[in-house]
Amino acid sequence: MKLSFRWYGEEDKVTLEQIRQIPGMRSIVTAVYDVPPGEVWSRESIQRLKSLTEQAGLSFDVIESVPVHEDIKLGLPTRERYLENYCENIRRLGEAGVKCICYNFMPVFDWTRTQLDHPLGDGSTSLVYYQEQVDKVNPLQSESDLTLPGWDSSYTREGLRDVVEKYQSITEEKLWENLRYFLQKVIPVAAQYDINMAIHQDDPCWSIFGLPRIVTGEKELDKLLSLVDDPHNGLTLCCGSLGCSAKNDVPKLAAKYAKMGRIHFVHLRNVQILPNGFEERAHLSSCGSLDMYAIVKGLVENGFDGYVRPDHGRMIWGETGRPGYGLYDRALGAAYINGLFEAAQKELAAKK
Ligand code: DNO
Repeated sequence: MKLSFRWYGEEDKVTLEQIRQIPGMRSIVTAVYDVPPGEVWSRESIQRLKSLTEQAGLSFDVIESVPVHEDIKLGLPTRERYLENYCENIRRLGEAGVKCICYNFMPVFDWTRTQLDHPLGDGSTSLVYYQEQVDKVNPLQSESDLTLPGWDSSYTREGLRDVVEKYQSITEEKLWENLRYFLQKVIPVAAQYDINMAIHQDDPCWSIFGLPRIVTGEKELDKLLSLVDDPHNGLTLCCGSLGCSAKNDVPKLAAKYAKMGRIHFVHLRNVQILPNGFEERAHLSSCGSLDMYAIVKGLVENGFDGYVRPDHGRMIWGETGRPGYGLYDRALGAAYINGLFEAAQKELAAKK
């Protein structure tokens, strides 16, 4: 397992020096943030991230994310230009030594929550999703004031309505076709540079606002991997995204796809499933619905050797900053992940 940590670049309040002091830390997970989705990243920006990371004694080998332009997901004729740009980004990142690229194929909205600072019983705050609050929002009505935290703020209300409207004719089947088209273009380029493409599951793993969402569970992941049957077409196993639905047996999925050699990156975090949604909790198994040790055992026993990062943390100890991405609780998560992997590895060695 290669322990990694997400870093939002020079703007991030969490510094590389702090990240480096987390025991076992190896890789930085980052991206070029000053370029709109779909455009080519400059070699200078990539190089700057690489040298800052390496000067701090860490490795620059995981990107999260290279965003997929909406025109690619919508299958518009203009997608050709964006696909070419995507491939060019893969080439440039490959030249800089990147080994793994995380991305998602969610229409319009990336992860969706209804509150980013919900107080938990212990005085910490975390991100939550309550269905009744989502149901009150209709992005097709631009006159409504309701928005959800985490929405891409570069959209105006009208811009958001327009892009949501474009999806009204996109069925799940059509979205699958567009995903296949994307993979058929990018996977050969990734293979040439030996970069693993690692798709992130839809978060949450169900349709929202009537938009199609297709990367949601086992059947869908099987289909995705078979669309282009190449190990470079793989997964970011996001435990929280899959685990917020009881239909997904995350330890089983971890074991299955690790055995197939198709998990390249793991986001480890715990969630508490509720009748009306879910709450993000501390990483520890007993704090939520997921058996984190069973997930890690599933990975270790099936030869997983990819990147792992603690995922969203709560805000604790008075820390303020980017919701989900403070230092303290993610560092606690990393320490816990180290412990789980050490135990699973020793348990496995003892069996041999
Ligand atoms: C949220 C993240 C996601 C993830 C993208 C990957 O905190 O897990 O935004 O980075 O979906 O493309």
